[in-house]
Amino acid sequence: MRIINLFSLFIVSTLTLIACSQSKVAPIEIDAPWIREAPPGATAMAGYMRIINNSENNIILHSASSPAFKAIEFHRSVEKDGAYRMVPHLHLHIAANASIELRPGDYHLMMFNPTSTLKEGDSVEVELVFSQEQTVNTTIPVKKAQY
Ligand SMILES: [Cu+2]
Repeated sequence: MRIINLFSLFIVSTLTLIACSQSKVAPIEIDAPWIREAPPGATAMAGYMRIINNSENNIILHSASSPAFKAIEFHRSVEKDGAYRMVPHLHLHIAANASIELRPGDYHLMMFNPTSTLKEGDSVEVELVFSQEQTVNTTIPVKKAQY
């Protein structure tokens, strides 16, 4: 009887392992992306998101592009003597099994020259190109800033 119980336990745990290995997560995930709404005529908008690296490799975000903007750069807002200024970064590093948060007052996408006025409720297609030619396409909604 005891042997049978152990055997059934073995079956259940084996099936659980199979189920887990089949529910594969994407190597790179984009969580909660948004672009801050800007006044009409703004020449730049800021985009935010969490980029999750589920892989065992360190990765680099090399570039971002969108048909809705002329150019996208990576910036980090840094405070010095009580004033914020933005430092451009050529790329962003995301360690294995780690994530990077793009958020107000920190890293962000600096999205230049929108091709049309973007309002809350609009959304924008953005392509992110990582190391090893991994490309992630994401749809980013425009939202009013929430503090
Ligand atoms: Cu910026």
